[in-house]
Amino acid sequence: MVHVVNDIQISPDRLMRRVDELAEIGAITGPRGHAGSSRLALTDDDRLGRDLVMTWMRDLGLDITVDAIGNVVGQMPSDSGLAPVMCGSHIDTVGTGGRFDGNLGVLAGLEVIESVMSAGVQLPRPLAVAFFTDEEGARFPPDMLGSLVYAGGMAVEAAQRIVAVDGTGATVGSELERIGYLGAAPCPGPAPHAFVELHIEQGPVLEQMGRRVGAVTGVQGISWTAVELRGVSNHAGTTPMSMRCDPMFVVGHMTAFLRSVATEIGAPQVATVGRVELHPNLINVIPASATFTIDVRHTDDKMLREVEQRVDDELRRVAADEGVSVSTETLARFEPVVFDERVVATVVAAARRRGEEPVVMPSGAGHDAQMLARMCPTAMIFTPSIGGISHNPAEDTSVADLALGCQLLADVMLDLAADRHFEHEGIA
Ligand code: HGY
Ligand code: MN
Ligand code: MN
Repeated sequence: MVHVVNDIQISPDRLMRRVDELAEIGAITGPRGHAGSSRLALTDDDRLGRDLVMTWMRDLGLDITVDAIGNVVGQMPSDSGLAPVMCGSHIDTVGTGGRFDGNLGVLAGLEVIESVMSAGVQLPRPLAVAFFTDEEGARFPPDMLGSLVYAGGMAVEAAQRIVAVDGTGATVGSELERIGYLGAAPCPGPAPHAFVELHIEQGPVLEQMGRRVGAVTGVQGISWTAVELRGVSNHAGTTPMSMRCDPMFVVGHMTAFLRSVATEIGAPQVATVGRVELHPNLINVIPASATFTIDVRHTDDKMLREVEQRVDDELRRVAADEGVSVSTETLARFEPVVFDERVVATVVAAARRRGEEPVVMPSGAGHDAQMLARMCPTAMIFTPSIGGISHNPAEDTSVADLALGCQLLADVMLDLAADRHFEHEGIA
C-alpha cells in the first residue's frame, strides 16, 4: 500500500519559539558560554515551566489532566471515546541541563497537535501530548519516576514518600503540593493506543554515522546505587598511612575499578560515579564519611547483573581491607526494554518517505518511553546531538534536524492513529 506522505506540515519557527521561551525558565550559562536550563524536578523553576506548557495546552483547547504524581496530559477534544495516540517526554532537567533534553519531545508534540488542528484534519482517534514528572531522577531518584507511576510500576503513595537527595527533607508529595501539581487524576493512568517519544540522541552515534534520524529499538538496563562509607576521621599530617581508615580511598579505588570493568567489557557497558560527598570535606582532615553514587548500564540484563555483583564484591573487599564500613541503597533498577517492532518499523518507514535512512539503534539514556512500553505499542525517534553532548548547557541540535524530527513525529503519530503500524511485520 503506497502511503501518501501525510500533508501535515509542522512549523519549525513556532517550535523553536517555544523551545527558546521554555529554555528561558531556569536559564543558565555553561562554562563556555552556552545557554542551558536548570529546572530540577518540583522546584519553583519546574513549576514555572509546567505553568508555561499548560498555558500552551490550554490555548490549543486541549483537555488537560494532572495526576497524583504530577504528570500532565493534554488531549485533543474528541467524542470518539477512543484511547489517544500519545507522545511526550519531560520538562524537568538535570542541574546543568541543555535546552532540548525532554523539552523537544513535549514541544514537538504540541507543535504536531497544533498543526493537525489548524489543518482541520479529522483523525480516527485523538492525539495527546504528555510531560511526565521527575524524568531525570537527579533530585528524587529513581529516574523516569512519573512515567513509572503512570504505567503502574510503582504505587503513587510510595512515590510521594520519596525524599530529596539534597538533604532538605522535602518529599515528592510535599513538593507536588507546594507547587500546586498534586493532581486529582488517579495513577496508574489510562493506557494510550500507542506512544512515541521524540528525543535528542544525547550521544555521538548519529553524528558519527552522518545520519539525521534514529529509529530507537529500546532502552538499555539501568542500575543506580548510593553507597555510604564510614571511616575514621583523623589528622592529615600526623596519621601514618598504615593506620588510616579512609573512605575517600575506597571511593577512588571504586571509581578506577568501574572504569576498568567497563573498558574490559566494552560497549555498550558504561559505568559512572556522578556524585561524591565527603564529610567534613576539608583539606587537612581524613574524611569521616563518604557517600557516592554508581550508575552502571548495559543492554543485556545478565551482563548488567554480573557487573553489579563484581562491583559489590570489590566494594566490600576494599572497604574491609581499609577498615571502612559500607552500606548501599538501590536508587533505581530497570531492566532493558525492547520497543514494539511494528512501531519501530513505522518510524523507519516514515523516515524513508522523507528521504532519510535512519539508524536502527538502542538508547543509552533512560526515557519515559521505556515505561509507556509497559502499557502500549511504543517506540522513539532520535535526532542528532552535536558532538554527542548532553546533560550539559552545550547540548545542541541543528534547527533543520529538530524540524525533521518534529515532522517525523507528526508522520508517525498519524500512522499510529490510522493503525498503519499493524501493516508492519517488523523492521524491514
Ligand atoms: O539517566 C538517564 O538516562 C535519563 O537522563 N534520566
Ligand atoms: Mn531526557
Ligand atoms: Mn536527561
